[in-house]
Amino acid sequence: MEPYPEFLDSTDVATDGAALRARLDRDGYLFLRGLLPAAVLQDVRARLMRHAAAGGWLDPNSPVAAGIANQAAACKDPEERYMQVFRNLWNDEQLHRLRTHPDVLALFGRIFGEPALAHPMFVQRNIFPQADGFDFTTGAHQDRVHIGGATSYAMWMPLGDCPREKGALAVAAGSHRQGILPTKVGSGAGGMDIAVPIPGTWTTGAFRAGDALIFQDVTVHKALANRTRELRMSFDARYQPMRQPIADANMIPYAGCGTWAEVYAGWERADDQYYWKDLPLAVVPLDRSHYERRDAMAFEMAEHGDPSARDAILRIIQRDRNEEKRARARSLLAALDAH
Ligand SMILES: O=C(O)CCC(=O)C(=O)O
Repeated sequence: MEPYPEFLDSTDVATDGAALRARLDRDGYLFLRGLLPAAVLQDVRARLMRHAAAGGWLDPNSPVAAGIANQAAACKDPEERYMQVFRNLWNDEQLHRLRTHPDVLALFGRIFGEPALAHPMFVQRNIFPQADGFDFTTGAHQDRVHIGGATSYAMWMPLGDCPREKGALAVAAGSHRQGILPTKVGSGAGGMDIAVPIPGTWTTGAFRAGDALIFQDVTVHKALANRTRELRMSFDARYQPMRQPIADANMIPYAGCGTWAEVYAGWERADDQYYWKDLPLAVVPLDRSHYERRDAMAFEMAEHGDPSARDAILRIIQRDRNEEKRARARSLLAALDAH
C-alpha cells in the first residue's frame, strides 16, 4: 500500500468560508468528515448495489449488502458491457439528489462567497477489485481538460466507507499551481493521464460514509488500487460560482445514459429534475483541443497495434460528434480486437 501521508482534515473550519478558501488556494484540496449523514450515503449505496446485483456484477453467493464483486464480470467504463449495467446506476434518482444536497450547495456557497451551481453532469464510478487479468484503477489526471468553462471544483464521495485498500482517492497537494500539465493516452478518467512527473505531494486517507474530498480542476488526482473483494462505488460532481461560464458538455447526462427525459423516466418524484432550467447560466462550448490531441495520439497508437489505445478509441466511438472520426475508430477497434 502506498505510504502517502493522511489528508489535512478541514472539518474544524467547515463553517468558515474564508478559511476553506485559503486552504483550497494553498493545497488545492479540502478533506471534510461527515459532510452528509452516513445513512444517506448508505441508502444510495444499497440502491445501486441492487442494480449491480441485477446486472451480474456481484457474487451471487454473498449478500448483496456486502458488495462482493463477481470477478468474472469485471469491466470498466467505457466498455459496452459496463455501460449496459451502469446506466441503471447513473439514472438513480437518490444518487442525483446527493450532488444537489442542500448541505453540499451551502458548503460551496461558503467557499465561493456567492451562490454555487452544481453541474448537471456528474460521474458515478464502480471500480472492480484488482485481480489477475484485471488491474484497472483511475490514473493520475486533472479534470480541467474534461470540464472546461471557468474554474470548477470537484467533490468526490464514496458510497459507503472507503479505506485506502478499497481504492480511495489520492490528490497531489500543491499540484494545482502548475496549470494544465501535458497528457498522454490512458485508460482512466476521460482516457487521458498526466505525461510528466507529478508535482506536489500525494496524500490520501480512509473515508467513512459521508466524508468528502474537494479539489480544484487542475489538482492532480488518482485512485489507489482496490485490493478488497468489494466493488468500490463513488460519485464525483462539480461545482462553480453560478455566474461564471459553464461548458456545454456539463449540461447533458453522462455519455451513454440517454437524454434527461430518459434519465427521469423512472423517477418517483419530479423535484430536482431540470433544476438548472431557470438559472441565469452562461453556457459556452467546451475547448475540445485536448480531446483532439488525445485522439490523434490514440489513432497513431492503434495504427501500430498498441492495445493501450483501446479505451480512448472506444470513447471516440461513443462520444465524438464527427462521423468520419467514429468510422476510423470503429475500424481500428476491429483491427485491435482481431489480434
Ligand atoms: O473515483 C475515481 O476513481 C476517480 C475520480 C476522479 O477522477 C474525479 O473525481 O475526478
